[in-house]
Amino acid sequence: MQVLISAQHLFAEFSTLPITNGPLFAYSICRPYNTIYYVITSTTDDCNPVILTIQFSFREPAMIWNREYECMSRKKLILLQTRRLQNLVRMVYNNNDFYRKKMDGAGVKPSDIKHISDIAKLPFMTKTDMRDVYPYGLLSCDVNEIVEIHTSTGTTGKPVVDAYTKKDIEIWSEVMARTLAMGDTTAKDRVQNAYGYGLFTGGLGVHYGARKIGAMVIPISGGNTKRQLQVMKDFGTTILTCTPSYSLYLAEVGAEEGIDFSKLPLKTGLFGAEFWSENMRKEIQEKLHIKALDIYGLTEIIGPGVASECERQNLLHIFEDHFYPEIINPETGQPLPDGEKGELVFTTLTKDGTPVIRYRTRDITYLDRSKCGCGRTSVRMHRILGRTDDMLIIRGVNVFPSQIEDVLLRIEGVEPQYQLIVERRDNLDYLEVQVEVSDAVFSDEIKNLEAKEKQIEKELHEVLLISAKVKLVEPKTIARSEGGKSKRTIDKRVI
Ligand code: DLL
Repeated sequence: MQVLISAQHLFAEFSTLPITNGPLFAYSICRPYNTIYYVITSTTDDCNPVILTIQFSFREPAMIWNREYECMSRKKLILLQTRRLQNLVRMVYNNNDFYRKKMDGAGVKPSDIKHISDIAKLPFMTKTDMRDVYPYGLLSCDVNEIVEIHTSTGTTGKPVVDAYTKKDIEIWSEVMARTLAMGDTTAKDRVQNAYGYGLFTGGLGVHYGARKIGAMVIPISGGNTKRQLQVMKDFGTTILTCTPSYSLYLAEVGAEEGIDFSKLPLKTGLFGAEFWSENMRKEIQEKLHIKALDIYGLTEIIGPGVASECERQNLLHIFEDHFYPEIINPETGQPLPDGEKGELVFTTLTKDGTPVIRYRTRDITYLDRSKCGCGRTSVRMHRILGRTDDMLIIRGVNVFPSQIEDVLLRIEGVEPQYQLIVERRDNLDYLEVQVEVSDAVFSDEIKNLEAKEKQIEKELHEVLLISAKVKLVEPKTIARSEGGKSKRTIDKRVI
């Protein structure tokens, strides 16, 4: 059998294929067990065909967890989204003062929502809206129906609350099962979950998904790197879940400990909660001998499980039967067409505890509705390209410069002039806070200056939940803004 096959298709499938100019022909294809053999030629001449002979061996694609929803036709999906949006809007309008006021202010009634595109009539909401109604203002059900609470880190004062009913936890488990299945997780797998357990959503989100699949969960949480590596070897971990930077740190400490990762059964890593790049993916894959997939989510929406990469590693599938995405121009709020970069906005179509309508995430990306080779039909988003605000993500923790400023302003002898320097060393993030002190403090004895640094470090730790190194500097040494925004942060990380 002879089939014309595009080089692009082959390169997409097998990144190891040597670059060849001109058309390629797959001369024969057979598929015994899990192996595909391609005999590639650059000629159609069957009598004299063999220019290149290549043999590929790889596993079957990972299974699709919920074919009915993940591969739904667009027509059906739009009907489903419309019905779900109508239910959502009716529910919040009847049960929640915050939403009723917001909708009345915008002059929209539940009956105005006739189609999913009518979502554009509804007002946006922001993190500030959420904090203003802390702790229970977004609840659209009885508080006694809430079975679990998570909160965000990273804002001064009140955090954002995500409250889950039993049904919401079921939805979370479902979208996380889809995510894990994209990484080839089955009931036979062992998931080492090194995302933090607690109010952060990473730990329990992965946990619920793995439980739903029936995989073995190793709920090790973050940190304690040598123990992580021991556990990985002893329990035969096959799936690793943590931040991408932590996976590189594990690889590095593992190499120092003499671990040969190619000999371990580890096959996939599901990495997210912070920015990372294709280069970083390459490095992780090479060092850990795994396939590394990007997973995205945020506390305000559900936690991880909002969008995830499939084995094609080409854009993240949004679970849009539950989370409806839009891209807007961050300055004007106007919707942008597919392919154009802008701010990502989400509406939770099925959540009962703390439903969210048109939440402005501040994350920048674009949408792509082209078909993915994996068979899923959902819209996909590009990996996150940046943020519209000044939020930093340090070791997976969201940090706003304003939080640091708040702490500094409470401390006597400290000037409100500071600079944040973020670096990545040995694959771990480090934050240094340089802060000006008054003349009187600066001329004090060294031991008193050191004590002040320690005091600030302690107070910062209490607020940020990560360690920062504080360096006191002479008055008037930090560059002042000359009209524009002051440049508080120098992020030296090459990601
Ligand atoms: O980081 C949820 C999560 C846990 C996602 C585990 C993936 C894995 P938050 O702490 O609320 O929630 O932070 C949400 O983190 O708005 C993005 O700016 C950033 N973020 C999350 N995933 C990614 C990713 C969790 N894959 C904020 N790439 C979001 C880039 C990400 N940034």
